[in-house]
Amino acid sequence: MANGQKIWMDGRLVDWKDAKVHILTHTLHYGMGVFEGIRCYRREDGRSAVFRLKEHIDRLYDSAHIVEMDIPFSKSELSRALFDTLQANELEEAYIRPLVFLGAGSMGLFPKDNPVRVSVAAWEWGAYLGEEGLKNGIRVKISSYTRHHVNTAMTKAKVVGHYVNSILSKREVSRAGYDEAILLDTEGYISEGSGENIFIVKNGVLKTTTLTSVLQGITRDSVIRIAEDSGFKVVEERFTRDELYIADEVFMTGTAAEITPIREVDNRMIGRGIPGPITQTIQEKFFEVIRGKDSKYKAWLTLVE
Ligand code: PPE
Repeated sequence: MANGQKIWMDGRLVDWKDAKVHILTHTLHYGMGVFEGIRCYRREDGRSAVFRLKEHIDRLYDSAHIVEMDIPFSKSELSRALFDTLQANELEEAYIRPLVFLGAGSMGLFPKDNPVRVSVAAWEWGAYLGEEGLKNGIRVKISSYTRHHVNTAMTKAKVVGHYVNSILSKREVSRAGYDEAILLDTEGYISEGSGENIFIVKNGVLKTTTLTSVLQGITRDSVIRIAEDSGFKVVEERFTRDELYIADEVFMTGTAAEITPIREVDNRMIGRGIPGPITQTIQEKFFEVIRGKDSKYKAWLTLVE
């Protein structure tokens, strides 16, 4: 993203350099804001389409509802804002970041008159965990930081402040030489990556964590659908870190991370240390689906127009 581009703020497109906020912006001080991460892909026919737009917009409004922020735009106005941002920046493929935040007004923990503000930015964002990682798998480590307790943070909401926990864990393991962090929940079971959901494969069956303490990933949901449609069994169940160690395959899912194979967890090689066959099958299918190559999933793609 650079100068010359446009960002949508509070109802209109502004120049990149003018997309500013006041230092007393409430969210800057206390972290109560909600956001989304959405991808737009160039379809096979050359047109751009947003992947699972409705689900992302719904989740943004659900997040806002959980933290009692009233978004001053309708869902269709916000969808229009996404399209306008993509078009103004002539982006064919992009990562789109809507952000709902509390503007300047009163300070303190009982904000009353602060305006609820909304912005949409979009930029090109390639493989989140690297092209090499997408292809050959990444090395992950269980972080020493625990994921949020369900009564500490509202884990169904994609809240700005929740990500301090993600940043701490990501930094911790990156400094130790790993590509990504996995966090355990407050009871010691696997929860999620710093910004991804987790799947394992054992004896041909896929398993992912329940939604209790993790973000309800839209990629996770897409993978469950694709896997089941491809004839695989998928179980949603709690599991422990050692189940990861002895899994045949492990992979992560997320809008940014897409489907990233994991080849090593806590220095234990997973399977043969390369992306497993089921991970590869699902990853390939996913990349077909997002680029509109499989008409069965057409409803997941909304044309940018
Ligand atoms: N868990 C967390 C904590 C999370 O942040 C994400 C998305 C997911 C699971 C997967 O959800 P979904 O994108 O709906 O499949 N993480 C976003 C933020 C990444 C960032 O670094 O910023 C994303 O992938 O857009």
